[in-house]
Amino acid sequence: MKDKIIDIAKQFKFKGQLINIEENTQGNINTTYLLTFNDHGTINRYLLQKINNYVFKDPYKVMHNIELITNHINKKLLKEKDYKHQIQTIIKTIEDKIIYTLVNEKGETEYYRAYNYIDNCQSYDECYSTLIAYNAGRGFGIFHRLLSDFSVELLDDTIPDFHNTLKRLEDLKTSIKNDVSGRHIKYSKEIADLMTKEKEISLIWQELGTKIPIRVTHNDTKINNILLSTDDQDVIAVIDLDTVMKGSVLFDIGDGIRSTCSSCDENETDKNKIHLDLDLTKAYIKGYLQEMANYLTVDEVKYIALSIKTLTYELAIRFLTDYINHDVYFKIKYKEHNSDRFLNQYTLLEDIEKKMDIINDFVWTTYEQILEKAQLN
Ligand code: GN1
Ligand code: MG
Repeated sequence: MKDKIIDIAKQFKFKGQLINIEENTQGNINTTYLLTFNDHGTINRYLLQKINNYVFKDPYKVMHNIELITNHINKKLLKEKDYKHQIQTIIKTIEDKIIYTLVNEKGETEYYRAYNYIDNCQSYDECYSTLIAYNAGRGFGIFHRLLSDFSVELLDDTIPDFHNTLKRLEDLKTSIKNDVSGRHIKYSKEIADLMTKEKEISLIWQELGTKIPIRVTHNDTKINNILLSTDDQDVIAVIDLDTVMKGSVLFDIGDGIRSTCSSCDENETDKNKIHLDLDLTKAYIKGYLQEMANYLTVDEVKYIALSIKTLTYELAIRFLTDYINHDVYFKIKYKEHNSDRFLNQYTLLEDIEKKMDIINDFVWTTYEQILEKAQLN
């Protein structure tokens, strides 16, 4: 493997001599390597990634979207003289392409792309302070704000229906019908319960484009997709831009809170430890609204609490569907991994349902406070 990566690295415009290769196993989809180069004493780091083309059917469209939005964000940061926040930069191939392809020994095409590595930053798999939650919320708020004047129609739908929760439910039903593994029996009680929530979890998608504005969204706002400064944990960048498409900010808020404000990470198997931490949730909402309150419509604000429930529900059924389909989508580290991930999100969902009113009240109070303060300034 190492020799293969060394050869692939020669195809990109990296500066210096390759001195180290490290695999990063945080993501559930792509395969990522951190490459270190020595350029006459200067250390340069890059990320080399093999794009999962089972998930991303057209990697060129993915990279095209990323090129457009990173150019836009870079221009805006310069214009606003914001030298603190960053966005990943695509490193092109020696032939000036955004993707390098090769055909492997099985005759399959592999797709590789590279980015600069953002130094002096850290990402977390679990949130352990309100400061981290606040800055994660702010980070995605800044991202939405910077893209608020980008024309959404320029972006391709790289994974159609990605946050169409009702379609995800249909996929679950199909997996149960096809029954390739016999695994769904284990969860008949949970499945019956999930089916009762169909109407509520369809609402956001159904109102997208009418009540809810279509905007540029990240669509994968889990906690480890945000980089915080190693000095003071201030937000520096949003990463993993593969799923940037048109959508609703509610997808990002809901997914961000379910991931960042859970008391545990997605792999925790002790049900008793899993709940939505309200302090973290409040900090996240505050951070997000600090950046975006002025841009949101009242309907968007109204659905924030529902978005947390919807996105948790959605990921729960995605893990369950993949478990029933015998693990074809998410990378697994052990046999029952998707089953454990499902139970984790299902437990979180049960807790979120109990806290909806508290969250909703907090959203409105914070929203009004921020708008009031903005008017006084
Ligand atoms: C995947 O690649 P990663 O780990 O950031 C998935 C997300 C899920 C997440 C759950 C393209 O994200 O939608 O929320 O796993 N990405 C894709 O951990 O399906
Ligand atoms: Mg991802």
